Amino acid sequence: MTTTGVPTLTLDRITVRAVSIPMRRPIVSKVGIYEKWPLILIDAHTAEGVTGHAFLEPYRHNAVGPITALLQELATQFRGRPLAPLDVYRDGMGAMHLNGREGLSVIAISGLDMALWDARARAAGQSLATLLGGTPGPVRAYNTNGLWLIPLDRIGAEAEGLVAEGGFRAIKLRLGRPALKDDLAAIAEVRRAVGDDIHLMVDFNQGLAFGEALLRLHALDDQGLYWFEEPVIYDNLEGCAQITREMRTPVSIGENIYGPRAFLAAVRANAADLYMPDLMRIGGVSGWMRAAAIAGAAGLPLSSHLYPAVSAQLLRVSESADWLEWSDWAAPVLADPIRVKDGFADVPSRPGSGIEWDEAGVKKYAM
Ligand code: SMN
Ligand code: MG
Repeated sequence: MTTTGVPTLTLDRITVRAVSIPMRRPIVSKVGIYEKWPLILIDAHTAEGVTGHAFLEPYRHNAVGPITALLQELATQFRGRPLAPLDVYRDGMGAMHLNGREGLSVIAISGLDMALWDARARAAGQSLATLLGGTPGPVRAYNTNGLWLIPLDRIGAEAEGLVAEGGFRAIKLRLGRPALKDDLAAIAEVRRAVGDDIHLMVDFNQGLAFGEALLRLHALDDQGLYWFEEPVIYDNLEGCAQITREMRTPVSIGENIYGPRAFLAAVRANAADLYMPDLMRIGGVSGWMRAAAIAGAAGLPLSSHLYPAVSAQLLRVSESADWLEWSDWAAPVLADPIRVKDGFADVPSRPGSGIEWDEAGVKKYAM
C-alpha cells in the first residue's frame, strides 16, 4: 500500500476486443449514417490482479483495427511500469505527438487512460468520483438517443419516446435539413409532442457552410432553443466565435476537440458559450480534468459528449458541470449501465468508473 491507501499497481498487459451493436434508432446525421455502433472494449490487466475496464466509440468500423494496434503499442511502452494514469498520459502524449497530437493517437491514449483510472479506482475501493475528491450522486442529463435527420412525421412520437426513457426534462434534436422551413417544422413537431417545458438542444453536426449558418441560426434564434451545437466545422474557431457573438441562443462545441491544449485555444478564441468534451478525444479522464480546470476558471459551463458512465463521474468533480449527454448505445454489452430517473443520472458508489462487461452481450455482438 502507498501512504494514500491506493495500492501500488503495475501495468502488465491489455486485452482489446471489438463489438458492433445494432442501433434501435439508427444515426442519420451530417457526419454519417450508422446502423451499427462499433465499440472497442479495453481491459488493462495489472500484475496485482486488478483489471480496469474502458471502452471507445470510434464511430467507424474501419477505425477499430488501427486504434487497437495503437493501444497495444502503448501498452507495450508502459508494460511493467507503475500504473499512474497521469504519468502514462504525459508520456503517452509526449511520445505520440511525434505521430500527431490529434486524431487516432489521442483516441488510443484516451482509451488506455480511462482503463487505468478505472483500475486505480477499483484498487482504492472507491468510485472514480470519490477517488478524484468528490462524491457519487445525481447529475442532470439530457437524452440524445434519437431525433436524427428522420422523416418529419416520425419526430413527434420519437420525442415523446425520448422523454419517457428517463423522465427527461431535456432532449436533443438534429437540425441542418435542406431548407429552413424543414428545421422549423422539425422543431414544431417536437414542441407539439412534448410541450414547451422540455429543454430542446439542437445539433447541426458541423453541417452548415459559414454563410448558411449565419442565415439559418439568425432565423432560428427566437425559437427558444437551449443551445446551437456545432453549426459549422468545429475548428473554424473564428467563425464559431462570430456566430457565438451574433446569436442570443448559446452556442456549444467541444465533441471534436482533441486534448486540453486545443480546448484552451477554443476558449481563448471565445469560440462558444458552452463546451462539451468527448472523453475519447479530450484525453480520457486525465485530459478531461485538465480541460475542466480551464472551463471552470473561465466560468464556462461544461457538459459531456457520449461516454455517459465515466462522464457522469467526472461531472461530479468538474467546477462548471452542466449537462450529461445520456445515450444507451453501449448498454447491450454492459452489466449495469448508468440509467436516468426523473431526468437525473445517478453516479454509483461502487468502486471504479462504472463499467462492467456483460460477457453474454460481448459474445453476442463480437466483431
Ligand atoms: C453525435 C454523436 C454520435 C454520433 C454522431 C453524432 C452528436 C452528438 O454530435 O452530439 O450526440
Ligand atoms: Mg454533437
